[in-house]
Amino acid sequence: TENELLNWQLPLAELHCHIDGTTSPALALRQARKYNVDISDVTNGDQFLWGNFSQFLDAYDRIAALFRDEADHKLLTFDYLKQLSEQGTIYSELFISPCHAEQSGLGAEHYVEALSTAAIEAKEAFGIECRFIVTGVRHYGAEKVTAAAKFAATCKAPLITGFGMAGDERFGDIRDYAAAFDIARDAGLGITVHSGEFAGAEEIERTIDSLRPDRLGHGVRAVESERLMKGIAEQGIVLECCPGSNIALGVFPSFEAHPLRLLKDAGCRITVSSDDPPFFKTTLKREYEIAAETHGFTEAELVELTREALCAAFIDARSRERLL
Ligand code: ES4
Ligand code: ZN
Repeated sequence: TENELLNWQLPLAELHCHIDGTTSPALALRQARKYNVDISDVTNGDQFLWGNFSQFLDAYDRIAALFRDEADHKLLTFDYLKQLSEQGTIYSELFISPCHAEQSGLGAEHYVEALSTAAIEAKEAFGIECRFIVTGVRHYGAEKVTAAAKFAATCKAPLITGFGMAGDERFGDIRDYAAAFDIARDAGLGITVHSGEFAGAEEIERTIDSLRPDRLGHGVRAVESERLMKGIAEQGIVLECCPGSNIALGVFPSFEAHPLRLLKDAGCRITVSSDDPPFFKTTLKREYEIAAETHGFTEAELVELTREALCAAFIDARSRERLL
């Protein structure tokens, strides 16, 4: 029954979560007071306020700007990993944005140092394993995304194991970002791209062809093309599905209408993640619950979600074996 699944101590793993998007309204208010910033237009203290994806991205940038020094970033990251481990999470991969950090006055090296310290301390305290994906923001333009890739390729931080791109999928031409992804791939980083949340099948295909990603952020609109779903399944490209995020942003009208089951039935490798949990009023545990309650995932299928995430994780073979 539902309750047995909810109470069951299932190990969770997530591949798709933006670190600044883990800020709770309460923490946002504390940071706003600390820096004397008015954020009353983006949160009422109870929830974040936004109406569409563009407004969400603006709110996200405003919240990210409240984390300015090493201590702020370390606090945010340690706190989120603690929350995750309380939900039974054993592995987390976080999207980090040196570009956002620099906009808020902290150099990329110091930023990564602070996040890495938080990850090491969280592992010591809770046993949770964590890796970082340096993330370019598409609507900041190809030049900034390339700079992020160059940083990721050269920074030598052991916990940075991937490169990705977030932001507005409708901005620019995806082919302009190929050079950035070549730099990251040549450096041995795992590759993931947000595509197929707001963009349709054609754009997903273009993205796969020009960036050759290991995984797609969302990718759920692949459901619109049988041929594309088949291609994704055959190439073994992993989908980072975030149902709660998709429903909050209106990509699908209801949890029932989310294609999680359809994509799985088409043979795609699927995982679930929380994306920006407090913004979308979700948690990683909640995403597993949606799979169970709305899409009828059995206990074995929930275990498979975690295994798939670990298999698709950007992590060294030995650490993966320890988690599996
Ligand atoms: C995003 Cl730039 C950014 N931040 C957080 N969540 C996102 N989803 C898509 N782009
Ligand atoms: Zn995302």
